[in-house]
Amino acid sequence: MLQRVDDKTRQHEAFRADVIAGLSQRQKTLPSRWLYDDRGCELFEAITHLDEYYPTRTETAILAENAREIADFCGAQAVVLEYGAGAARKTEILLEALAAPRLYVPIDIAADFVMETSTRVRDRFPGLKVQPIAADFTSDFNIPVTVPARQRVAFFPGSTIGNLNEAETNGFLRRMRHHVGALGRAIIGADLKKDVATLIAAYDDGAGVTARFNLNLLARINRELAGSFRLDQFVHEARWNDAESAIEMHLVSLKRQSATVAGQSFQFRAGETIHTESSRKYTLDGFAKLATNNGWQASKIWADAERRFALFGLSCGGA
Ligand code: AVI
Repeated sequence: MLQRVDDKTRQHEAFRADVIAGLSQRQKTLPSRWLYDDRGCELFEAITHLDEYYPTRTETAILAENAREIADFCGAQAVVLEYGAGAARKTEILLEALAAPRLYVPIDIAADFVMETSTRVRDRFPGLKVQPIAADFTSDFNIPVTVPARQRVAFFPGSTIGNLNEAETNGFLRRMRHHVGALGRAIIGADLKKDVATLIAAYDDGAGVTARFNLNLLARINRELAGSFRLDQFVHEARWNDAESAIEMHLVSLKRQSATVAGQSFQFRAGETIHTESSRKYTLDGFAKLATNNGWQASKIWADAERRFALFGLSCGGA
């Protein structure tokens, strides 16, 4: 059953624990999943429409242009498990192209959100069965036995895989592999490595929307955890970390200052940063290898002509 009230209390406690632990580290860190409160979701949606932010439109175009081939790869009567469901437009393109999909299973930690997605998909595809699951896809969870075991296809668009750390990425790929079974498949969107100027522009846009998205995390802490961050004393920065092949978002303290969160005080030096997100960028070979290391085989790759973004069609390998 989908739960709501308990979810909220547990979420609040998890948020508090993550913020206190993250701000206590030498390199202050806040897990990127907390960027997405209601305001954060609105701002992220705005980011996806920015000229500089190429991933959403590029992935959507790849999906639309290759829909038939992708649907063939998934097979008829597919049972689609979508992790972190929400990117409705992309889901619709896939569901539309599939031959007689049997079931759509949106999976998301936010019960309200996953119910909304279900309603929207049911309205759009009246003949399609929808069975939502409220779960955190970065932790282990079981797919209910009522979900048919055959023809399962995991769908994870959006390049969100790039926001996971190494352990989470490996765990997630293995979990998906376990969920779909030995004959299952997966379609995963991954952003590709490219020139640093393009990447920095995508994560530090001219209109300052990404800056507002990043700073909203401090506003959220102030609101939900009795925080005292001065939003005008921190600025957004996007950096390329070559060793990690990732764009990082940071919040830079403009001066020596302190801030209180849930009764605890944290000190900041001038120029000290809080690392709020990493967005990993892959090479085609690098992602294929990552998949192989976690029990998959990259059977298909669909990419745009400029090789900005790729959708990987994975089938089960030997591991
Ligand atoms: C959700 N995720 C794939 C986005 C990304 O590109 O890593 C989050 C984002 N952060 C800043 N802009 C977009």
